[in-house]
Amino acid sequence: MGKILALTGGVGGAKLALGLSQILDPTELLFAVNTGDDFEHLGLHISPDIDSLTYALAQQNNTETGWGRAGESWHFIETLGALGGEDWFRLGDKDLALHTQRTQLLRAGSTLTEATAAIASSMGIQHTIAPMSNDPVRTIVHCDLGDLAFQHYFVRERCAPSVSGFSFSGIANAQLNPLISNWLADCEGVIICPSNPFVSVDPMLQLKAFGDALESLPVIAVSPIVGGIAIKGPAAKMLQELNMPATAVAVADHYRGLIDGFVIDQDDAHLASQIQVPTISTPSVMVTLDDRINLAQVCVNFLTSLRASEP
Ligand code: FO1
Repeated sequence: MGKILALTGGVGGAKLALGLSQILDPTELLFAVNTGDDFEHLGLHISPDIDSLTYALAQQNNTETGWGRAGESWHFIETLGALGGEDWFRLGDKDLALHTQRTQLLRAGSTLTEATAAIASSMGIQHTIAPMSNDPVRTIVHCDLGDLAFQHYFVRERCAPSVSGFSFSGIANAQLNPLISNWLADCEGVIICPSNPFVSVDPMLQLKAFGDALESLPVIAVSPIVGGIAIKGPAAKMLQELNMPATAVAVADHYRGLIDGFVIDQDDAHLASQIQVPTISTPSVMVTLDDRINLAQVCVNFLTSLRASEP
């Protein structure tokens, strides 16, 4: 298999990303990451999906919380709260150092891509992490509390509000990261990792140059919904609130026209007949590193077989 592009955001996507990084080297695999969750907070530029991927690839992710860094202490945020500061967004002491370093690099003129690369290499990561754009894109959640900035919906309101839709401010003027457009020129396949289709994947697909480029490539997606629930996060709740069934079939329908293949969990194998594109079922709940590697290998093999059968 030639060069592969993996689209990821959030915790679920980062799990498969680690598996892919174990079987494909940096010349074969590039990660495109959602930046719609980014926000300025306490004077810092926070990029949660870049950080989830960075920590996952460095095998330093916090498995208790799902997000942030392993082995954390919370002195900063607890003290900030005691001083009357904003402590709803839980920044660990080690995680705080990463946001501080990124903010310093950005202030010194680095692009988000350059800042991300500097931090990734300092953590021993060989693979390239490409933010979808160096320009700001911010996901807005339209819900029964009004239009909320993503982290206000996701963390401050704990995903409780009922959603009616999403928009991505800045998307019209945001340029696709040149690292990604260059990679797409001779990329042989695309894997959409098991991320939230609405708030982790759609921001990337809505980047015009990105969505258009993917049309001409073999694309597979891995369902983030298993047995009617999202393994992590609000995807199932969002599907229901958007009047769609909380099933893998609804996710495949959401990607209709874009994907050439779909990967569902073995427990959902009976749903394959309802999905319009070639579909394979396999163990997709990733607990161990081997689970991640096995699912990654299934995805690469699936892409290879789709390419082979291409007209
Ligand atoms: N998610 C939470 O549910 N609560 C938090 O306090 C929280 C803090 C946080 C700090 C840094 C970071 O990179 C991510 C953090 N997240 C937190 C997760 C984050 O909101 C989500 O990972 C993404 O935005 C959605 O995938």
